[in-house]
Amino acid sequence: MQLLSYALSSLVLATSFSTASPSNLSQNITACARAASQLSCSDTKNPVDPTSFGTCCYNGALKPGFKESGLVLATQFYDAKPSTGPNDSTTIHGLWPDYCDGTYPQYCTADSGIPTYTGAQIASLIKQYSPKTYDYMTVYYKDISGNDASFWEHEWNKHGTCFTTLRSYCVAPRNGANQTVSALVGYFEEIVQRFQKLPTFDWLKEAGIVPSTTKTYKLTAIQEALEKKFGATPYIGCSGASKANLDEFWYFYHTYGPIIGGYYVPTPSTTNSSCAAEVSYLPK
Ligand SMILES: *[C@@H]1O[C@H](CO)[C@@H](O)[C@H](O)[C@H]1NC(C)=O
Ligand SMILES: *[C@@H]1O[C@H](CO)[C@@H](O)[C@H](O)[C@H]1NC(C)=O
Ligand SMILES: *[C@@H]1O[C@H](CO)[C@@H](O)[C@H](O)[C@H]1NC(C)=O
Ligand SMILES: *[C@@H]1O[C@H](CO)[C@@H](O)[C@H](O)[C@H]1NC(C)=O
Ligand SMILES: CC(=O)N[C@H]1CO[C@H](CO)[C@@H](O)[C@@H]1O
Repeated sequence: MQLLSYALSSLVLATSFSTASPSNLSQNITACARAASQLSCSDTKNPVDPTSFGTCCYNGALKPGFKESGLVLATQFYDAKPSTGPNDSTTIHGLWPDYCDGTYPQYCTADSGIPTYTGAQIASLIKQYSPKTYDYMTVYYKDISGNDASFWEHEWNKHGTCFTTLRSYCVAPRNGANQTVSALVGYFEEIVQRFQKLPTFDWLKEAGIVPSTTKTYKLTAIQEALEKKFGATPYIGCSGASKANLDEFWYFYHTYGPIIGGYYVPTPSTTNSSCAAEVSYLPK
């Protein structure tokens, strides 16, 4: 049911802001409906045509001959040294478009036509058009050296510009912002919403895994606790010379529909954990 209502809202999307000719419009609606009903990375026999409007309704390939960016990663940090963000939570890293095989494109403006922004522009546009998102980001979307806006700039320019569904003409204008700005603001809203659905700290706590300066935990126990809650094994990252300090979590999805407001289906990590078998989870 959720999927059906999602497909319908994609059709509304395709029709709601048309400026081109009616013939394009009906072609576009058909392409969108077909693409939005397809799970990314799952139907190699019926690829979504990179030149069609279908890639507005599906995280597809940026150009003919390119691979589709259908593996979406919601990524988080847990930085204890230096302590970054609230002490009872992970912090946001980003929302990334990987190819289905786990390799990935980056800095895609030349291929996607999606504009880059400076950190100052990003901060000011989110503050203006989505103040609650901005407030949340100032607490949970932290840069380890304190340059939050330049971290957001890096995430948009490196990863955001690589989603076909974030091209201006794919995104409905909202809250008085034009399509280009709505894509930018909508992306960061989606990043925040994904993060809120993945309370890693609480999930670990429920399994008795809490920060400690003395106790260590088995990597397998951490993986099992998160898999149970998420529905698939995430990537767990560790830092330090012996790779024994827990510090990163990447949750993988395949998607129906665009990155903003799409339907996300958990899928296992394509990358093995970088951690030692026994890890420290230090207090922030
Ligand atoms: C139809 O899709 C093309 C891209 O495939 C886009 O350039 C055009 O603006 C779209 N037309 C409408 C009416 O949305
Ligand atoms: C976080 O910090 C507060 C205030 O210093 C402290 O009371 C609380 O126990 C800390 N929580 C964790 C999980 O370390
Ligand atoms: C969209 O709005 C932004 C911010 O107001 C502005 O800088 C930009 O030129 C606009 N883009 C288009 C295509 O109108
Ligand atoms: C992960 O590790 C297993 C066992 O060591 C190996 O078979 C597999 O190929 C690795 N997967 C990746 C994605 O590196
Ligand atoms: C993207 C797309 O389908 N463009 C078409 C829009 O309509 C004109 C005229 O009918 C076609 O020539 C384009 O190919």
